[in-house]
Amino acid sequence: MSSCIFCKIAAKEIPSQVVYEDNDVLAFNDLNAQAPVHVLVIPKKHLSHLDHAAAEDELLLGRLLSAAAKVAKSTAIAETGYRVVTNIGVDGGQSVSHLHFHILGGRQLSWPPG
Ligand code: DGP
Repeated sequence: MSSCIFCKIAAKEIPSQVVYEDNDVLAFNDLNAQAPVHVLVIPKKHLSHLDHAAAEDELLLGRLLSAAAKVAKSTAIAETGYRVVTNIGVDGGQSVSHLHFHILGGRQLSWPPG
């Protein structure tokens, strides 16, 4: 059995507040929300991060971004704007080694990020 926490969330072995789900993708509220809306969009298939996506994953990557846009609409942040971020590796600040896109919105976000 995988020890990956997001694989366990995808398998419903660990509960989460699901915002969107289809065959390949799960979106759920971040446990440590940094904005009024903070949702994580993950592939159900384990990929450590974007760099580990192969040519065969291109469709999946598109589905993840489409899901992000759906989440933005369903959580009512699409009109005012939002941010989609994926952290990669140590310098990127990635803490969970399972590809995920953060969807952040519901307040004015600053730039550049820290
Ligand atoms: P990152 O630092 O980019 O790897 O983001 C990982 C995010 O995952 C972080 O914002 C907190 C969130 N997170 C970690 N563990 C859990 C969990 O068990 N459940 C949920 N819902 N979110 C989690």
